[in-house]
Amino acid sequence: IIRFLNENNLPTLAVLTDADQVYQLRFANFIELVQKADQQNTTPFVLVQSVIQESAPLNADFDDLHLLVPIEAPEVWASGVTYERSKDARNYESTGGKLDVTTFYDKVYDAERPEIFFKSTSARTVGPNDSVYLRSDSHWQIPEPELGVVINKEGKILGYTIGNDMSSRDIEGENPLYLPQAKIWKNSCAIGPAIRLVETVEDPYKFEIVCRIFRNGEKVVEGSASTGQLKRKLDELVSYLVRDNVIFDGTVLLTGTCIIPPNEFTLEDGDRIEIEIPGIGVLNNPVKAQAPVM
Ligand code: DO4
Ligand code: MG
Repeated sequence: IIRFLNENNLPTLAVLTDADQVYQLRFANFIELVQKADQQNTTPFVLVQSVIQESAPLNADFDDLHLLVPIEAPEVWASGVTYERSKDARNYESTGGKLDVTTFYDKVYDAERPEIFFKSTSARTVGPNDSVYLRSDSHWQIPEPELGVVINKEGKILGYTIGNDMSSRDIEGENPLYLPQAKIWKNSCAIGPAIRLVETVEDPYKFEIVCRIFRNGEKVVEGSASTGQLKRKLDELVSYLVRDNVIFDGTVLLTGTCIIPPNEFTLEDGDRIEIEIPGIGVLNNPVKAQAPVM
């Protein structure tokens, strides 16, 4: 499921088929699609299939569409240290590479309670091809490519998307109490390009995640991982998010990163980040520096 701006500049919901054909969905947004399916005692997938059977595809090339965030998520939350690779990278940045200490990260990786933190609001979250911003007071910044789950207010997983949990490694490494500043700033989160309906995914622990970073047109970083390496189950993460909380329809929970660029790498103005999850799409975002605020 995607959203794009139509020729009258109106946000439009649509379905993108495996054959790259686009069919307009006459629902205001993804949540309305899910609710309409519920009211008709059917599923979003069946409802979308009936639209495909009963209408004609748009006369537009998917690559030419002005894509928007697939959902205006009121809140984006994120899970942390859900992969061993994330634990190791955070141990490195917080201890300067010492191997003989047990850190907060070791403890949370093994604890029953996962790390769940507030990441973004719809005003701070950008969609495909929009710029993610760099902090002006950090010298070590990276994208965190993550599988995102889209949930309703009861914590039911409705679909999967791609997320970028932009992070400042020097600010987080200096002191874990700085986490909100290492994670939240203007345009520090991207989601998209699509939501893959939950019922169309046989096994969410078989997603491959690929991240590529380009500088001056050249690929300078490439890494890949599989959600099969996740330490925790997706339902387990969601259950901690919704526990004693108020959660809104269309909330996105990012599920942690397993791809960390080499330690000497930091993002620069003009870079381009590509995060691909085959079966969901490619989330492409240029990187832009912000002017320092005095
Ligand atoms: O522990 C801090 C954040 C962890 C995180 O964002 C991740 O593991 O993806
Ligand atoms: Mg992360």
